[in-house]
Amino acid sequence: MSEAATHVASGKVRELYALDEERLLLVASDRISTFDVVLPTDIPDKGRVLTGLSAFWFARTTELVPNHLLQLRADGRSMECRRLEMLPIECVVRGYLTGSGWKDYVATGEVCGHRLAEGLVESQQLPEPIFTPATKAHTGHDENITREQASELVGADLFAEAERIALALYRYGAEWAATRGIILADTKFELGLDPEGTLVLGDEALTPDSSRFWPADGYEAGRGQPSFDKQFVRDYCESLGWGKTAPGPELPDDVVAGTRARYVEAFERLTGIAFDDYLADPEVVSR
Ligand code: PZK
Repeated sequence: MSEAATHVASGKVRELYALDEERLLLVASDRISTFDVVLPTDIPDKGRVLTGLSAFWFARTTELVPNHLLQLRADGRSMECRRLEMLPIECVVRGYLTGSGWKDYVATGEVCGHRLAEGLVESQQLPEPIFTPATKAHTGHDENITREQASELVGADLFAEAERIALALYRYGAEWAATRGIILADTKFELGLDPEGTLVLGDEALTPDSSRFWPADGYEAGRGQPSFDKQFVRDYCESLGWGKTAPGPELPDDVVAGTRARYVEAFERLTGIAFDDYLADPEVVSR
């Protein structure tokens, strides 16, 4: 790194550094997590796929919302970003009934205060995408909250604006992905305020780590769907009878290679850009 950077935070698979008062460096590693455990084996280039996809979406959604990306670094895995005042909520949008949304629906008939029709089945497409905010849990899992609770946390005006932005981003990404054979089941955005008080899209966006990507091919409501990117890892872990608590198992070479290929395939299908071209010059995704 050409400038001294202070480490400020670690995510499960990413690191955050401060470059100066106004700028952060977000670095995506090749680590992979499954069943909430980070595995000891890296997936080569996974961090570059995620960073390239985020930069691709950032470049295409500036009309919907400004974003924090200042500069993509030549390593393809690091983004220099504007430092924002992050909202204390996760902006989740669901187009399909899965994960904690499905669990909450089965238990209560509602998801984050949205009452849904009776008789919906797992993985079913919702009649309209819904905004389902969650709190940022520093340990363990984000917790779904109602619209009222989210509105109290950020204020009614910011809540309404965050919902509008998140739904617009989801619709854009889901429509784009659908024409490339990928279902964007749900996704999570992080929004923050810039010094002028404008809402800005931060973090990563519309990546396989912040979203559920399903192959459109073979989609069928009424059961869980395979993950576009992580299914080989999940199947391998299930085959071991691993108890899904740390430490996770090492992955064999064929599972690593197959998983890397799925990440690269997601990148190439969604961007229409050869991944080797991205490695040669990451700026190709921003043009
Ligand atoms: C910010 N995170 C989560 C991500 C981690 C932690 N532009 C921004 N301004 C201020 N804060 C953040 C961002 C962004 N993005 C993001 N925490 C703070 C996070 C990656 C690694 F350790």
